[in-house]
Amino acid sequence: MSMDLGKYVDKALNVISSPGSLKSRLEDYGRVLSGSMTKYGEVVVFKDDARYVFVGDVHGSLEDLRAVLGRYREEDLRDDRLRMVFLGDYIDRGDNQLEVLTTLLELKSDYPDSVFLLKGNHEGVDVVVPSPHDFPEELVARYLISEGLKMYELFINEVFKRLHLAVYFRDRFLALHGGLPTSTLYKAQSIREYLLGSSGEAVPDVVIEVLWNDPIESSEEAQESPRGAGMLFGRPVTDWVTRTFDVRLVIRGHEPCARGYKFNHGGRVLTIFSRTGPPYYNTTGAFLEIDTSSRNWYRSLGEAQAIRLLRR
Ligand SMILES: [Mn+2]
Repeated sequence: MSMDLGKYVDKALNVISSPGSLKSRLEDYGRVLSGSMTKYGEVVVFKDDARYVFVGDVHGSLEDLRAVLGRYREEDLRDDRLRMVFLGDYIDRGDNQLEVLTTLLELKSDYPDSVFLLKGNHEGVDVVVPSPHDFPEELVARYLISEGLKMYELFINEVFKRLHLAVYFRDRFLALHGGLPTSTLYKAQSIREYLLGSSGEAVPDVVIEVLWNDPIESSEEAQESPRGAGMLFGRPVTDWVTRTFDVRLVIRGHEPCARGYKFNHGGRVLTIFSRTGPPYYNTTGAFLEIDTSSRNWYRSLGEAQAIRLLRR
């Protein structure tokens, strides 16, 4: 018998029903994530053609997450025919942040080589605290002050610090939460150096750009961002990155958009936003499914129905 992935929501609800069970699972999640980090690094490199699903910002909407998970089955993940990449921003602003995050961590625990959780700026609290950041309040409301704050510490240390920053598939795609950094432009010798800085360890200023940047239709390389963190990156950045690192499509989240998705820079930067409903104005959310083994998967993404819509 095969079950759709919606069952991970039920697993998560069970885990969070008591502080004791969540605490002990958090240590397990920490082990799974650090194992994934040891095996794949901050920048995950894929080399196999498969079906790849990309899910944009969920921001605490269990309804939207369930709608995506309900379309896939465990046997797809088990056979390695399917890989799922979540682009970050699981928490803050939603009614079910803890449920969303725990669901994804349960899924990652069972399928560590098929499910990849990227860090969003809302999980990047160790570099810049985003606003709003109501996740700690959510934990306090649920588990009371002392237990709730302990839980928050555990989430930061066991989970947020161990999320991947990007996934890269040469001649195919680059996926990250915010956007392409401008500070390492033209200097980096490898995709790792470009996204992390050249020191070998992640440089906070570069990481902030990965988590916070947005594309802008401009022939300038970089402009200041109205967000107060990160930059706006123009076409020359996308030109250089796609050419230098052999990337057809940059896939990112971070920005709500009217239909749940949008293209920038001549179709080479795709924004995916999976959360529907208030406080965002988009009436549909979107996620992406591509099969990189089919030739020209990157052409006419829209017509090929690679972009799946979520309606509220
Ligand atoms: Mn974001």
